[in-house]
Parts: sequence; structure tokens; C-alpha cells
Amino acid sequence: MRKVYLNHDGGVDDLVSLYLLLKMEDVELVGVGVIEADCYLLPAVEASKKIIHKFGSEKDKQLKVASSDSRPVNPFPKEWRMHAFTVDALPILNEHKPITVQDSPLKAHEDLIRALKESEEKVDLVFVGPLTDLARALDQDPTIEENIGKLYWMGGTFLDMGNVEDPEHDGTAEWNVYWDPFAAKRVWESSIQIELVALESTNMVPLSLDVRDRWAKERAIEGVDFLGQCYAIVPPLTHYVTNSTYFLWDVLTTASFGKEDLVKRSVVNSDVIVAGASRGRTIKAENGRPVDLVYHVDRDAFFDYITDLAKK
Ligand code: AGV
Ligand code: CA
Repeated sequence: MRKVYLNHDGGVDDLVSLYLLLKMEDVELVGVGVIEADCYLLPAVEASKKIIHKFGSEKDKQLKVASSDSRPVNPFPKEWRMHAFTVDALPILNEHKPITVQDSPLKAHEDLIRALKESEEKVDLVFVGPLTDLARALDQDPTIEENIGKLYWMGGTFLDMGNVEDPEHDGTAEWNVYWDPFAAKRVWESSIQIELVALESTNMVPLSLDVRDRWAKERAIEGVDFLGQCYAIVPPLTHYVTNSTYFLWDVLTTASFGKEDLVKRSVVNSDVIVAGASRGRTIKAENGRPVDLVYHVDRDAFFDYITDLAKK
């Protein structure tokens, strides 16, 4: 059994990541934290509880979902943050009420410390939103580093173009770094092993119409229907990439944890810019700290993998 803690920020691919972690054999989810970055907190927490209630094992249903009180440095656009309301309202998640999965009494960063302290073995971290709760946990109790296996993080890019389009910014950053660059910098200062699922690889897995059609064809299988319903909420790539085009950023991060041979990695020494027009940009730096950059994914194998998980 591999133990994993998930911290997410309530986007469609965040919630699908939670679903897929529940479906993985040989993986034990030891905690879930939700941060109000690319979402509104309440629907994201409620949707998380409903996904665990619907798709989790008896053990999973004992999980308590922790809310974060972390605040943005650079907030997400409201339109994107609305997606969690739709997932939370999907009939497939609201059929069996009351929902018995509970809220954690702890704040997300404290719940992370709890989960790490409770475990005898090392716990891997899957972070698919900003790193604020991890940075705060490290500040509060630096000894948790010893309990962490590896951090899988959706964040950053070393390409010339990021995905932030915001006034007074030069467009070189990726959003999860940009939301709180100081948190990324704090984690870079730790000695945690970081697997960086950056735009280099996530750009290879846009939501495209053929993927939607594939899930539609197999919608008689409940899990595949759930994938289709979730990805009906967000815009696909049709003719060209726009600022709203949806990629499977977080799901690729989750898949790189679940099936390591789907992706290619290389070690990059890097740093995080925290101020100025490029704040939130990750850069290559000779004396920077090493990260394992995920720069390539076998696209077909990736979509086969997640669709097969949804059939389990
Ligand atoms: O930058 C990618 C991160 C991922 O964690 N999020 C979405 C994923 O959950 C922010 C984001 C960038 N572009 C977006 C985003 C878009 N077009 N719609 C919604 N969120
Ligand atoms: Ca996310």
C-alpha cells in the first residue's frame, strides 16, 4: 500500500483527481485538504465529501475533509472558480443522501501535519493547487519533512509562455505558482523531493472532442459517465488554444503518481520568482534546487489509464 495525501483547489480536474485516487488499487488516501484558490470553498468541500461518499471504500468514508483558510496573493478569475458549484450539483453525486463523510475540525495545513505524524511509513503528497498549505505546515512543524515521501505538484513551467493572463503580469507564470509564489519558494527551500508536473507535459493533454466522444460512448459505465459529466463543464480545445482551454493538468499529476511510466522526467535546477512582472515564474538556475521535471507524456496511454480506472 502506498499512502498519499491530496490537497486540491476544487477545479474540475482537481475533483476528478480525488475520484481517481479513490479508484487506484494499492493506494491508501490518508487525508484530503481543500484550498480556496481555483474554486469557492464550500462547494469544493461538499463535492469532495460527496465523491468520497459515492466512490470510496468503507475505509475511505472515514476520511474527514479539511478546509484551508489560506488566502491568495494573486486570486483566480471568478468564472473559473464557479466550476465547483456545478460538480457539487451533479445528480450522480446527490442520489444517496445524507452524505455521511465528515468535515475535519482541523485547518488544511494542520490536517496535513496530523496525517504525516500519524503515519508510520512515509506519505506521498499530491498537490494540484497552490502550495500554501504545505508551506504553512512546514513553517509550523519543520520535522514533518521526514515523513514525506515525494511531492507530486502540478505547477510551473520553464517554457517562455505560462498560462497567467492578468493585468500587470508578463504571462510567464503558471497559475498555481502565481496564486502564492512565496509558498512555492518556501517549499523550494525544503529538501522534499519534488516531481513537477509542469505545462511542458500538461500541454500535451488538452481536453479534446475525441476524448469527450470516447467517454460518451461508454457512459453506460457509471465511472466513465462521471468523467464525461465533469468534463462537460469546461471548454475543450477545438480550433486553437485560448486562455479558457481546459487541459487535464491535475489528472496528469495524479496519473504520474499512480503509473510512473506514463511520463518522462529530467532533473532541472530551478528557482521561483516572487516579485515583479514575472512573479510566480519558475526559472532554470544553475545553483537552484533540483526538481524532477515531467516534460513528456504518452497521451494515448494516459487517456487509456484514466478511463480504465473509471471502469474499475
Ligand atoms: O494552471 C493549471 C491549474 C490546475 O491545477 N488550474 C487549473 C487546474 O486545476 C488553473 C487554471 C489555468 N487555466 C485554467 C485554470 C482555465 N482555463 N480554467 C480553469 N482553471
Ligand atoms: Ca487545480
